[in-house]
Amino acid sequence: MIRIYGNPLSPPANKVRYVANQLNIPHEFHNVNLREGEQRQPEFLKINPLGKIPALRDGGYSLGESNAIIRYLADKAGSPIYPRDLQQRGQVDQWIDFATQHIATATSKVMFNTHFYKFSDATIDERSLKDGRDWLAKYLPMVEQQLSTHAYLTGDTLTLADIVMLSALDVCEVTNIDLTPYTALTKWRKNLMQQKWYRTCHTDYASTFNTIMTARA
Ligand SMILES: N[C@@H](CCC(=O)N[C@@H](CS)C(=O)NCC(=O)O)C(=O)O
Repeated sequence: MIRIYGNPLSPPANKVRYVANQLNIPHEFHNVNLREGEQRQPEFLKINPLGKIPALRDGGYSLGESNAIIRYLADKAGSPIYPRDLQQRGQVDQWIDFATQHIATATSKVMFNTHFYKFSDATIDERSLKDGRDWLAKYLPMVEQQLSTHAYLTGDTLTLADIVMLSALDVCEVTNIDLTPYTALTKWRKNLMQQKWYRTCHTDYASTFNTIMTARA
């Protein structure tokens, strides 16, 4: 059976779980203990020599990098959420890259400098925090514009691009990133967060985050 290595607090790892659920791919989840440095242990480095989650094991095959993993899973399942048509696939890849480079990079800067810095000996990097918030102010209107005229990022149907964008935005509640000005985006997000493939992973990221942080306190 396919095994997904992740952690409930990791947006890229949750992205892989959403996709596996959406594709109805049977899989087992291995929770990698990042605080204990499990990702740097020889056993895990055999799965992903880059020492990062998520990672995937499919029989004797291993793969890292969330976007590579979700493309692998969608193609393996032959799913239309990653279209075969060259031009449709190009659109999906365009939005996967935009969501990753501009939105996920920004939300992870904000998340790191709001919460995750406490898990290491790092201190708050105010410049990085500001960059993250500035990038979101610049790029979220572009997402809003697209979702004002399309039900999903690339048209009328769900694709991998929507799930990549959704996972990038999961941390908004715990970082006070205000999405309410973006009404089309908020409606799109609310709908996706009610889907079974999302709910099988968790109710929402904020609940998972708060449960884990309370247990640690
Ligand atoms: N570009 C990678 C990012 C992976 C990543 O940064 N994972 C973090 C958790 S969100 C991690 O494994 N951190 C542990 C470490 O760096 O030691 C992907 O999309 O898979």
